[in-house]
Amino acid sequence: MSGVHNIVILTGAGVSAESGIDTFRDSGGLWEQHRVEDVATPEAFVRDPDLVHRFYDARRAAIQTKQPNAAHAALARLDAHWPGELLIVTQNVDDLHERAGAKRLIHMHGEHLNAWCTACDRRSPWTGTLIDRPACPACGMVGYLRPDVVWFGEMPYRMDDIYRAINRADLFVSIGTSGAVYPAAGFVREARQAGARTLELNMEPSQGSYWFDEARQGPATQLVPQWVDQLLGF
Ligand code: BJW
Repeated sequence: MSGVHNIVILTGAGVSAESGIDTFRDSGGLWEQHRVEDVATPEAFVRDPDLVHRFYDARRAAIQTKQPNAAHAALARLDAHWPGELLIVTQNVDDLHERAGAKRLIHMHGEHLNAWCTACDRRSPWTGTLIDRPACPACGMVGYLRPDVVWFGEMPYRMDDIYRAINRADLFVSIGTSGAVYPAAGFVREARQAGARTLELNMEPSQGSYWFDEARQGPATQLVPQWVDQLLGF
């Protein structure tokens, strides 16, 4: 695609759906099974930490049984071959982008496979459970580890790096996200203001579809490899 050097790609739960990981807002998604305010706010964690730990322990265990799909693989291929700047900003807390091989990646909503110690503020790789209140591997304190995910009302990670990349982008692409959660839902407008072309790849038009120059509908495992081939000139 001529004139494109710097690309920012925003991904959401739809990119991992065909790997068997539940989305949030689709029919049968996570928010139909749990109220957001019961499991995804700091207040919920104070009120009922066992419920929150059970919710995240189960999801942490589940993602370790899932595999990257063709959409993750195509994005990793683009990352490996794109000569210009490229940043994949994922809202997903699974590790499927990196398991597919993506390197230029930011997890703006955190990572399931980390535990965050609120006593020493360090993150440690974590694959097991937290409900049993294990000691922090870094400081040894017991009872201070929480899931390293960004809940409603908390600041997403690395926002300065993300906005810097968006403001340098010629192309902004949003994949598999409903556009319901800010600040990610506002990235398309930021990108447009910075002069980027904008493209949405999603199963259905998102809440912010209006803001995109082009929107393609279909499953990520089909749309993303097609788009990557087009971009790399295959
Ligand atoms: C497919 C597919 C297939 C399916 N192929 N596609 C009023 C107005 C504006 C903002 C606010 C407001 N009131 C409160 C706020 C702020 C709040 C917010 O946005 N609330 C909204 C509900 C309105 N945001 C926050 O609190 C954030 N922090 C914040 O704003 O800090 C201040 C700040 C200000 C300015 C700058 C910077 C900071 C924090 C938000 C944290 C979100 N956390 C969660 C949970 C993470 C941990 C966990 O996993 O449990 O993140 S919520 C959940 O939603 C998760 C996701 O990352 C996020 C987005 O969901 P996503 O990925 O879009 O999934 P779905 O399910 O919604 O959509 C899937 C899409 O895929 C669908 O469209 C399908 O069609 C599609 N699809 N299969 C292709 N095969």
